[in-house]
Amino acid sequence: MPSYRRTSALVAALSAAALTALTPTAAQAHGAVFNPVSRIAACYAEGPESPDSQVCKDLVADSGTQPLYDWNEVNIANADGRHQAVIPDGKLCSANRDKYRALDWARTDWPATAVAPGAFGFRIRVTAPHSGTMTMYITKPGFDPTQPLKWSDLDTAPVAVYGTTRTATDGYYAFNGTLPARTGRHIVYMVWQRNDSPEAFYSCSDVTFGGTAAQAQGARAQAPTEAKIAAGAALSTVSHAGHGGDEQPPALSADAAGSPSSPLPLALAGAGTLAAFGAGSLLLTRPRRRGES
Ligand SMILES: [Cu+2]
Repeated sequence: MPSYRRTSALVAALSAAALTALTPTAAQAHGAVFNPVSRIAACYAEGPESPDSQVCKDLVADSGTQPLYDWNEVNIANADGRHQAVIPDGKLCSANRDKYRALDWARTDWPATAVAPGAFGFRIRVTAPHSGTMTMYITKPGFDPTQPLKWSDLDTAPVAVYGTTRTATDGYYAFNGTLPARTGRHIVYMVWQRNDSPEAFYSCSDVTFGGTAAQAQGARAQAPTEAKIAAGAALSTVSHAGHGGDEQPPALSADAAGSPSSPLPLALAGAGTLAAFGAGSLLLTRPRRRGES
């Protein structure tokens, strides 16, 4: 084809790529824990427009439906392994993000998954696989679910640790862990730290051990179906290229950034800024890296 046509074709292709990168579209970011079902996945599965459980209704009344459509985005862009420095006690389930604040509610009627001590198959639905480490924790014996979740509530020994890759079979990471003996309602907490970026993801899943008394309060959690994921995708504001939505800016707040106990390397801060705000323009000048969708 004549070279001017090739140029036009190239310009058109680049424009399309830029539009794709800059338009907030769905289902491109990160993921959520589907077994045991995380709070946000359970409420999304009930349906953002008409949730069934009281706690999910209250979440929508408080925060609107957008947090649920953005179920795969409970992240902090610049965590860089400093989870306890960037997330205060009581804010673990929201990752200290106001958008997701309802997830921090210390209520005993969150939809829960019945579990037992022993082997457990974790399943995480990822809309963008990332290289890193996924660590699953559980609350200590005697945990009080009516109190806000604190870091010290978590057993220091993880129930599972899984090295994540940039591929995920059928959109899932699946791996086994071992649940310890517990009674009543507990929380499984996920920390997923990327190793190709300072970004990390966080999640709370409610589980119940043993007797029916513990399960009397709260509905049984169900994970979203693939049809449901597809149906809500157009209403998501999450775009992984640029990490859209209201994500926290890469620069830490003054107290965290200035704290000698939690230095954020400037290079990483710079990389985070590029990832968060520059991806669209970068796409105009260089090919998209594999896996960066
Ligand atoms: Cu992502």
